[in-house]
Amino acid sequence: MHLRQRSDIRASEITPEAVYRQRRNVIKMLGLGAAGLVAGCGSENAPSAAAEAPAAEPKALSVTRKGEYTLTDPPTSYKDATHYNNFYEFGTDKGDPARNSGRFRPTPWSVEIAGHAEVTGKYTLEDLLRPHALEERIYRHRCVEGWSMVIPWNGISLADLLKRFKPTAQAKYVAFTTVNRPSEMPGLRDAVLDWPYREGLRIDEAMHPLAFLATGLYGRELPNQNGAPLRLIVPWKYGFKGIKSIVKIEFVEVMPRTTWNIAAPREYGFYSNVNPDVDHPRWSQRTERRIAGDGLNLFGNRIGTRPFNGYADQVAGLYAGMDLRKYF
Ligand SMILES: Nc1nc2c(c(=O)[nH]1)N[C@H]1C(S)=C(S)[C@@H](COP(=O)(O)O)O[C@H]1N2
Ligand SMILES: [Mo]
Repeated sequence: MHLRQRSDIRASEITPEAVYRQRRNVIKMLGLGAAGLVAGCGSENAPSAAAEAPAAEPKALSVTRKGEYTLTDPPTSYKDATHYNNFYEFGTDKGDPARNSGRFRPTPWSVEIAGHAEVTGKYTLEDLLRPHALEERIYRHRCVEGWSMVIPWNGISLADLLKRFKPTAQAKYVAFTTVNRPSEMPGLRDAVLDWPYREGLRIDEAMHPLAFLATGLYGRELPNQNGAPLRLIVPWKYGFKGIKSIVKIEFVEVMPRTTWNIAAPREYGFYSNVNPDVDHPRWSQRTERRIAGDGLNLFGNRIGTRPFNGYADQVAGLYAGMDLRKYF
């Protein structure tokens, strides 16, 4: 995505989606059901001959708490949220993560908690999650490339998890690392990024009540392509901060190095707060293509991008007094 010259509305990207939606409309008009869809290969991404068998339908989750963070924006379809992805460990095209992640094994899973905290160690995912009730949170999701979605995530508050480990005063930042499994992640063969994928937050950002760790979406476990079994969601920041398939969380004193910042420091800052006033050096961030609804918006709805992705009331105070053009 970011390394290749492309604007968000390239014809080659739009056309397959438009064709797909058009085909779906025709199928609906003709009153054909699922069988017609299968026969017509109804997907944005033409299936390649090498496509693997699709992973089993993700298990339903027992979501016990309705989150307080919900939206009235129409949600993105499950199909789009799970077939239009960025997860470069499985390839750089939007359809690659769904197509190439069938061999990835998210169970068993463990996460190492390290650094400046009173409690550290390696925990199974079950142990990490046990004390927490799963919530649903419907968040806006804005990719730095210029598209956005509205996704009902399931998971837990990041702050609630981090507090259990009692970070010390030296914990100024939190660093996250994605699993590195070349045998299950074919994209790791290409040195498009400095693997493993890494991200970070300032400790007060990580402790903000909006910061979330997702284990599912739409009431089901995360499909591999969305970052199974555990990924970060920071809804006021560009999507690349939302690191997937996390195996390490470390409390650190110095601002950690982050993957996209290493790849192109002029284009991707550490903060990466959604900001329509600060253009990406190669494109404007004023508007976004909202991928939502079903069938009606052939080319997606183009809407204005809002400061902090619409969460300014909640998070602007974290950056009081900072020059957001300098700290982009
Ligand atoms: N490990 C890892 N995490 C990642 C990425 C990636 O390539 N590798 N892509 C990021 C980007 S650019 C975005 S927009 C979101 C996409 O999340 P989604 O596919 O669930 O919408 O994941 C982020 N997390
Ligand atoms: Mo992104």
